[in-house]
Amino acid sequence: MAQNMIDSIAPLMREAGKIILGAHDADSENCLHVKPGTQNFATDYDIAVQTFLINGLKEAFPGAAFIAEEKENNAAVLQGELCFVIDPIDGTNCFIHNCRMSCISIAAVSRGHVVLGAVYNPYSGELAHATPGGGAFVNGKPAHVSERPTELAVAVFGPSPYYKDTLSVPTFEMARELFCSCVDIHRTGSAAIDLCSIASGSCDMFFELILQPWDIAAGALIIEEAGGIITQIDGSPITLEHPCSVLAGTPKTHPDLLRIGAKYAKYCKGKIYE
Ligand code: LIP
Repeated sequence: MAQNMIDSIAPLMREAGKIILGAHDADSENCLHVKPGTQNFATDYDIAVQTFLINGLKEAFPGAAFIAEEKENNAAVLQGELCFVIDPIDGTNCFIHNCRMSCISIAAVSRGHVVLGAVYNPYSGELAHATPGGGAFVNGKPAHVSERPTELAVAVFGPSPYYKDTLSVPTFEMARELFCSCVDIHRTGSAAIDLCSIASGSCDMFFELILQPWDIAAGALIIEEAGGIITQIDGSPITLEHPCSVLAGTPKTHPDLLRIGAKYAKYCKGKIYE
């Protein structure tokens, strides 16, 4: 069933991508909505994409439940028969600033397990997807993580911009350590795009000290099916029940990520992770 799901979901994502590409006033005040947290915004387009996707998925998969960034959520639905975890525009700040580095992320979850992950970048036209045991693909071509050792790796990270007060110091200390252990370090503004860059082998290590379930649900499966490894900063499995830290890499780089991240795990606790 999961493999056939992409046949219904991919066209929906591409159609929703047209809403993103057609946006012309994403940075205007009457389009922006301030959310809880530091400089955390949503736009009318985030809501329009989310509404379009939920309506389309309800029609294609009657009875499905939803967890999505721009709505109230109850993690209990993850244990049901079918739940879609949606980030309608991952990289909202990039979208507002027209950086052309945002994507749509959808994961299908059944009884607590991700059965399909799909990430669509409307700017590049790339659609990455994976099913458990089915492999990872970008626009239908198999995707595999790189074989580079850490000293030849390019890292990518997210500075958790909505948590500057609590996480900016450990984030940039860890980024500096990582930067000094590899070739270079990038920042795109979309965690889902970053996770897919690990799966496709263009980047080799990723970290962000806090991400939401909708940021990572699809990309995590895509990385694992591409031969990568994704955990929390202490090496434990990621969770979709609440926000968590994320380290993602390859069999060659993830051990170094864990080693560098060990001293920052103490910052990844507390109320913001509940
Ligand atoms: C964003 C992530 C990004 C992270 C931001 C935010 P949003 O998702 O993709 O990597 O640094 O804090 O979580 O809010 O644009 O959907």
